[in-house]
Amino acid sequence: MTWHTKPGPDPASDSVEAAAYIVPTDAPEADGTLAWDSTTLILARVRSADTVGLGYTYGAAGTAHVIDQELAHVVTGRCAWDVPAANEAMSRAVRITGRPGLVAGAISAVDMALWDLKARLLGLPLTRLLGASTKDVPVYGSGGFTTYDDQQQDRQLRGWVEDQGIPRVKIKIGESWGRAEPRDRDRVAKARRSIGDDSELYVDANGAYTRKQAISVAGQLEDQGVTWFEEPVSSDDLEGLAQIRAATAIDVAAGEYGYTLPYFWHMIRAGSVDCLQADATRCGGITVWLRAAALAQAAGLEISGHCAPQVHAHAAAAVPNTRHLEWFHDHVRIETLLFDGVLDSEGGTICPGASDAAGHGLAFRHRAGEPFRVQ
Ligand code: SMN
Ligand code: MG
Repeated sequence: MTWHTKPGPDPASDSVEAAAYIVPTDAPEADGTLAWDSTTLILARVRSADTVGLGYTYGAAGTAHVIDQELAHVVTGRCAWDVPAANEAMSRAVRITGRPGLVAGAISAVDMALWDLKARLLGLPLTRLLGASTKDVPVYGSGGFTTYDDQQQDRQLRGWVEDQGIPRVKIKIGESWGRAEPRDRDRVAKARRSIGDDSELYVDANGAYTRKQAISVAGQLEDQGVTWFEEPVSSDDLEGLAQIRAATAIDVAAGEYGYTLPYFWHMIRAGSVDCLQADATRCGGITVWLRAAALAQAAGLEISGHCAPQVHAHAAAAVPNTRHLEWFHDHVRIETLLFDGVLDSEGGTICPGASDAAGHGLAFRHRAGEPFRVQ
């Protein structure tokens, strides 16, 4: 091969390491179907001589064990240029372990570290290595947990819209598996009052409603000018999503539990979504996220990056059909705490090409991480 800038033999991935960090939330957090008080970040490091690539996922601490036991030996010794080959080898190696869930998170973290490593070896920002399709990537503020009282919700939404100039926000609805509908309706109306008429209002029900309930709720959401209804029913109910999509003008979105490329294909083919969501920390890393974006594009759909905005930034800039990234409260807080080099969302967009830093530009802050390290 002659296209890389460094002379000599192709560099190899020499070692793969993993660590896990459990970071408490800054307040109790819940959506319609789950409550949590901490978030776990699993870090993957791939070394080639004195260059290190960094990747991460969110999930369970055991993900670090999967990286150590199931993936490290698969990646070690491979050519550092051929990230898709390493990704495919990881996928094949977990056939019996089972890919969906935590294992896919592990593959995703290592894949991200491999892209970062390659870009750093070439001295290129990742957005240059992938090739940019756009400069600015829109983000939307995401939080509005069902555990927040009215003041907390108002403060958070105004913070995004008024202080940071992000004209899109998402709140959680479907509280208590859809059994607190009056409060859902009240919180949506209050959210609209907080952000005014010029900003986009999104909701995420995390699969809490029944099909008929979701269609009825959609009527009220339309009255409040809501333009994004995420997981109105379970994302496993592809037919139900399609029915709700047909019954409302609001965009229906889903895809955050996509752990394989065919998952997105099935969701698209069933006509279940107006915008495909995919999470690069779950679906198989940047490698598979880019392919999911291509599937969406072929179906005339946009893609939105689910959570972990710093992971998605460069990939999102590389495809022409990115709608936006999720500026998820919890992950923004953790990424700002644990990494130097995080991108700024002031004005409602991030610009991964603005920096000359090699790779994705993130550096782990070991001192900041130490109190939260569990593995
Ligand atoms: C979500 C993200 C992270 C934790 C819980 C729920 C979610 C979203 O569904 O899309 O923000
Ligand atoms: Mg969601």
